[in-house]
Amino acid sequence: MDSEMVGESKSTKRATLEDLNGVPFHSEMVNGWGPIWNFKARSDDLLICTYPKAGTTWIQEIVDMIQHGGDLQKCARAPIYERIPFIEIYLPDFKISGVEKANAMASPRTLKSHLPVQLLPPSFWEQKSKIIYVARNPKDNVVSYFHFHLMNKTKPEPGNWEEFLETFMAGKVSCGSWFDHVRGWWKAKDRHPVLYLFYEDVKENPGREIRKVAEFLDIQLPESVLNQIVLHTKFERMKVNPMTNYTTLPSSLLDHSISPFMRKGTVGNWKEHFTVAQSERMDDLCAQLLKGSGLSFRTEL
Ligand code: PPS
Repeated sequence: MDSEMVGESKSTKRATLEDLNGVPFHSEMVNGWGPIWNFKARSDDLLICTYPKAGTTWIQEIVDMIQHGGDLQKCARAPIYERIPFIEIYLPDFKISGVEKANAMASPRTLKSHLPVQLLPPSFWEQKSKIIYVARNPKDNVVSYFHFHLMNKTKPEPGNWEEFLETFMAGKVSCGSWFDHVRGWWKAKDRHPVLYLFYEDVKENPGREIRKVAEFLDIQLPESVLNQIVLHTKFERMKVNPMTNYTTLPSSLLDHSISPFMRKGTVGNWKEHFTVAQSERMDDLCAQLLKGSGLSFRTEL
């Protein structure tokens, strides 16, 4: 997103969802799908891919820090959405096009996407671009997505918590089923250079996970730089950093007074939202829909 290009839209229209090959997405994005599907990835692109609210911004900042040797000034050159374009975002009312922004960028690029594996533009597979995928346990993920729907004025009306949880479990939210998303990308790592990370692991031991990222990117990380990155990408730091906390966008788009983008940043906040019955239903769904995948998630540390 380009903050200069983002016009103040007095009454932001909340999106309606439309089917794109069986996956719901914002209708504007579906209407603008041609250029997204035909996006030209480059072999030296790095793609950060996630289900929404899985820790994208966190990994984006970690990657940018690794790529810039832990240089704080370089990483403060622009807001995170400028440094790492979100390829499928398409908001004509706000003059935002992720494809245009990425096309205008010099190589090597780092890009962001929330697309499920089957909808990733084929050029990423053809070019064998490296991909980092981050997954987060579904309970914390849905709580975060609910609050994001409240504060992001372009998202569909979420309804109340109970209603949103139902919609999420049915895979009827933007980006579709969380289960299909995490499973699809888990399989993709067997045939493509995908580093698959878990939010809970980064929270538990950021140094260990940052090292994994650096190794995947073939970048040497001296201990002092690693420590600097761990410190700079702590939740408390990123929450007050205007280059990472999304406060540089107009409130007609993101209203932080309703819920800040950097909300809690924890594992286990779901316990303040789920009833016991809701939690058991989610456990059952996980058992059913992740069965045989080899995937498992921690909901507390
Ligand atoms: S988006 O809109 O999909 O790009 O959002 P995304 O960045 O994936 O997810 C936002 C959630 O990630 C939390 N977050 C962090 N947690 C821990 N440490 C750090 N540094 C960090 N940065 C962002 C953010 O607070 C959102 O989670 P919740 O649970 O809502 O707090």
